[in-house]
Amino acid sequence: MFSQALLLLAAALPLISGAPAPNPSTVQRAPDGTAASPRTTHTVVAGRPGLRFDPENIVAEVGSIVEFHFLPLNHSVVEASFGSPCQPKDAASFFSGFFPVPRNADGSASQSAEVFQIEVKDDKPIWFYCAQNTGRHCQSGMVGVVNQRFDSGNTLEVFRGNAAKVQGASGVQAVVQGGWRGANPNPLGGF
Ligand SMILES: [Cu+2]
Repeated sequence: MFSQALLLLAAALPLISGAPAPNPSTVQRAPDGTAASPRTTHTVVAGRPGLRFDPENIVAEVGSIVEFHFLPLNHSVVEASFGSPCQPKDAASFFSGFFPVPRNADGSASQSAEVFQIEVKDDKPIWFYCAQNTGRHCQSGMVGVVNQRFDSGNTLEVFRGNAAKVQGASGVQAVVQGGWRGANPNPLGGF
């Protein structure tokens, strides 16, 4: 009875405070699995429209989560440095792995049953790309940034332009790392 009352209270709190109700499936799942306090989740869709991330220029507060959703056919996300667009920034850079997703037979939207989340740990820009080499996604412009410095010449368009000049293949990490890969909280969400 007591716990039931607590649950009701917890459910009512966002209404009382005027804050939007958190989505429990995303709020409590930080990459380290320990976060208890509500966090903002920024959703990014890989593959909408075509070889792009949407949105691709994300402003996210420190402590928030960026959650990547994956559309057909087989995308990924890897952290790069600004100066080297289609390669992992370093040995610790995040890598989501690949997300093969078939197109629905009827042409309707489909997305991966899994997502990849990263935590925004500081206010430095986080440059990223898709490492799919079939179709050369990074070189074709499938890149993005979290917290670009808008007073800097290091813009997303310069990063994309440099990616287009990369002759070789895109790099990946040996393992999925630097984030949390798990069940998609909204696999039937229309994208
Ligand atoms: Cu891709």
